[in-house]
Amino acid sequence: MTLQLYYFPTLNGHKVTIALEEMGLDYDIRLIDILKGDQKSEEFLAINPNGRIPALVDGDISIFESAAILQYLGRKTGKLYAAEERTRTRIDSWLFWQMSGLGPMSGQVNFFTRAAAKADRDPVETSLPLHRFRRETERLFGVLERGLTGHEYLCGAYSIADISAWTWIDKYPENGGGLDSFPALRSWHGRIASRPAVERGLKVGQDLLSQELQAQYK
Ligand SMILES: N[C@@H](CCC(=O)N[C@@H](CS)C(=O)NCC(=O)O)C(=O)O
Repeated sequence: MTLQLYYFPTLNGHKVTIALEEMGLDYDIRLIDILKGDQKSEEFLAINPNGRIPALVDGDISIFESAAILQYLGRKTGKLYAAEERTRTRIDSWLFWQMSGLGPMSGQVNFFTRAAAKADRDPVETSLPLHRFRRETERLFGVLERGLTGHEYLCGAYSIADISAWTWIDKYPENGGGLDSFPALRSWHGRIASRPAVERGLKVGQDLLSQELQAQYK
């Protein structure tokens, strides 16, 4: 049965399209337009009670949270997720690190940057959180730098751990101060960006968006 991916072309959606392309799996896209509020429909909440993309349905199994989807696909195919326990738990550690650290911190930089840009906001109200979340994102870039120094990928071979962190680095490098001070991170970013499956994964669903949104989500 073909996998059904509930999706909008954002970086959390791209984690899954990249993995699906890398693994050579067939899938259908169910576009959930998060700008129109499709993610809060009863039909979608039955699949993901958290009301966010991505979600994946495989027959009678439905999965939400991008890292849980990556782990599921890794188990299903035996690809990009080591079978051997020592490496698999290391991959899990980086996945949890991304989901609890890099994603939320960099996401808060986005929120407070937008809030700070609004003329009616008191700068004092946004400057402290912006400072805090930028510093923390920069620290997390440093953690990746340390993990990648002397290594091509985070856990030996290229894996779902790399995919999950990569989309955040690719889309918002400026949130951690840019990649210039992180040479190992910068070359890892380039190495993954040049993979054909990554290029394909980033393009999925673009044709379904208006030109204005295509520019925003490129
Ligand atoms: N931790 C979740 C985050 C999912 C998430 O934040 N999705 C965003 C798009 S990138 C979304 O659906 N936003 C719509 C909303 O917040 O209503 C995951 O990794 O799957």
